Order: sequence, then C-alpha cells, then structure tokens
Amino acid sequence: MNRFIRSVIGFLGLSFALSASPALAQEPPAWNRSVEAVAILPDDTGGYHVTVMIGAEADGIETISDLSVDVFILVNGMLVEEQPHEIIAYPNSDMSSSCPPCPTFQPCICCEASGICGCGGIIAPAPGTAASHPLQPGDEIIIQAVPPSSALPDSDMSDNELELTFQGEPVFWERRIVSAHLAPPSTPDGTHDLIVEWEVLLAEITYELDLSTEIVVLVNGVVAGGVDACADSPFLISPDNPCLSIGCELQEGCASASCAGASMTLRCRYANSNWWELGCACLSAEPMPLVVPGLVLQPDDEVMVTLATSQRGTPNLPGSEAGATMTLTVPCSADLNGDGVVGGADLGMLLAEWGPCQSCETCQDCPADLTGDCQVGGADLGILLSSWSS
Ligand SMILES: [Ca+2]
Ligand SMILES: [Ca+2]
Ligand SMILES: [Ca+2]
Repeated sequence: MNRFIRSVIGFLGLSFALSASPALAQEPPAWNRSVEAVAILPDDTGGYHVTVMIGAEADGIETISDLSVDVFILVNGMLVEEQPHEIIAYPNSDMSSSCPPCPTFQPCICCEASGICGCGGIIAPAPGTAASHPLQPGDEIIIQAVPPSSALPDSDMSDNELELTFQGEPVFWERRIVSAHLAPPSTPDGTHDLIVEWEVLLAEITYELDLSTEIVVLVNGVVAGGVDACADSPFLISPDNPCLSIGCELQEGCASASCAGASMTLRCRYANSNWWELGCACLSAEPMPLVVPGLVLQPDDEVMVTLATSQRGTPNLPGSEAGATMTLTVPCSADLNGDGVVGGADLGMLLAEWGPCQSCETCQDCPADLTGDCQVGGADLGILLSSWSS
C-alpha cells in the first residue's frame, strides 16, 4: 500500500497547490486500482495458488461508485485464471456499519469526509475452489487488474500490472507473535503491562511491502488496549536479495526494513511457517518488542493479544492467522504479602515456595508462581525482581 500512501500524499499536495491558486478549477474525482503484491503458495496437489493484493482508491467521490476489478493471471503469456471482484466505494454520507474498515475492503470501501478514500485487500479464491497452477522455475507470471466496462475507469493504468519470475519457491509474507506475557502489577490493585515480541516472515518478495502492525488486546472479547507498532512511519520492507537464492544461512541483507524512522536489516533464517513447514525466510534479526501499558485485569479474565494489520498496511495472507494471536494468563501479583510494595519480604516468600506447587487453581494456592506454570522457579524470580519497588 506504499504506492497508495504516496498517491494520497501526492493528492494532498496537489489539493493544497490548487486551493492556493483560486484561478484553477477543483480537481475532478479520480478512481484507481493497483496491483500491490502477489503471494504464491504451494497447495496439496503439488501446484501453487496465486493470491493477489489489490489496492483501490476513490478521491472526491460524491455518489456510490463501482470500483470493481477483473484480476487476470497470466503464466508465460497464457491466461490461466480470471477473478472478477466487486468493489463498491461509499462516500462519507453513505457510510454505515455494514461497510467494513480497511484493509478488508471486500466488497466495499468507505470514504472519509475529506473525500479521500482508499483500501487494500487480498483477493484469494475461496478454499477448496482455488485454482492450482503447475508452476516451474523461470515461469513468467503477470498479474493484471482491469476495470470491467460496467465499472468506472481508472485514472491511472500504469500501476495495474505486476510482473515477476517464479523462482521455484513460495512467495509470501507473514507477521507473527514470538512471545507475549503480562507483567504482574507491583501492587494488589495495580495495572498490568503487556510485553509483546513480534517478527515478520517473508520469502521471495520482489517488491516493497508495508507490513505495519498494530497490537490489539482483547479482554473477555472486548478491545481493552493496543499500540501502533510503527506510529510515526510505516514498517516498510525493501527486498534486496531474495532469501532462498542465497540459502538458509544466517545471512544479513536479504531485505531491509524501517519502522518509525529506525532502519533494520532482515536476515535469512530457517523458519516454520504455515506455508512452508521448514523453509528459509527473511526474519528480523531480533524480535521487535512492544509494550501495551496499563491494562486493568482480574485473575479470571480471558486475555488475547492479536497482531492486527495497520490501516495503512498490507493485509495478512489468509491462513496466516495462527501465529498472529496468543491467549494469555493473568499473572498473580508479585506483591506476595499484599503490603503494597515488592521487596525483600516477597522475595523471602518466593524462595520459601521454590519448587512445584501443590495446587495452582487460584493465586492464593501458590502465590509465588507468577508465570502460571504451577511451579516456582527462576522465571518467577526474574518477574519478581523486575517488579521490585524502587
Ligand atoms: Ca491504476
Ligand atoms: Ca510485598
Ligand atoms: Ca512459575
């Protein structure tokens, strides 16, 4: 969606220039679709599924607009698949609860009061009906997004085609949670901090991707908090050498990424993914840590953390949801004696309880088991020490 972001910025710049010059007429409405990215994933027949990410935008519309698109997939010049896709753009006055937010734009996108609207979405055939393609290394794949005659034409056709050479390996991207845990509060009625480490997997990407992510915390099914992983600037992946062509060694530089102004190098590593049981992929050299502060939790709460796609980011691929969600246990308070501070007395109680818990149904059963694994050990000690009252 980076191209989309750039085009929005371009539009804003143009609007400013026009408003500063009253002699010029207002910019007419503009519609655009674009091919943003392509994933090529193995299926269980030995062939490959092709999944396409389409961007759609409508600037300055005042009526419901048809942005439908026909997606054509060509292999070595032969048309092998056609996916008609309905996309409806609703101006702000028609926005309703039935119109989903980005990036799942199917089948509609909603436009903001500013008159600028845009979304990206994954176009993938439904499971079981997906076309299987017997791809060979070296095959030339072309994706085209063509407005059907019944829909509004594109104002810019230069971004409606994407071409790549199949290298014989899957092409995918994925975000996943490496670890997540709740820090116990330092007082009995205190709040919890959620510490999340996340990473990206991607292989054979040949174009820039925006993998910006938001952490969303659900408590008993209700959104209770969250944080934008790249609030100030998008998490952009810029491919350099495709990972698989240089092997699964700890090689730096298969791609680079930036988040909130900080740049990082991704490296090739062995990785499990949903697509490729043990393959190599570009991964961040170290998991990226994030903290969601100040969660008010009760011991019986069901806490779930999810890596959600940022509004501006490339959606996750269908099927990659498993690594993007984790359910957590609310830890007991590190203030074991309940005197309002974490200190030497609590440390003494923890050491006295060292070893397996006799029971661990509630925090009262085994207070020093801060990790919830029904034993008191080094991990619990570490949490207690990190909660130490200053
Ligand atoms: Ca276009
Ligand atoms: Ca205490
Ligand atoms: Ca424990």
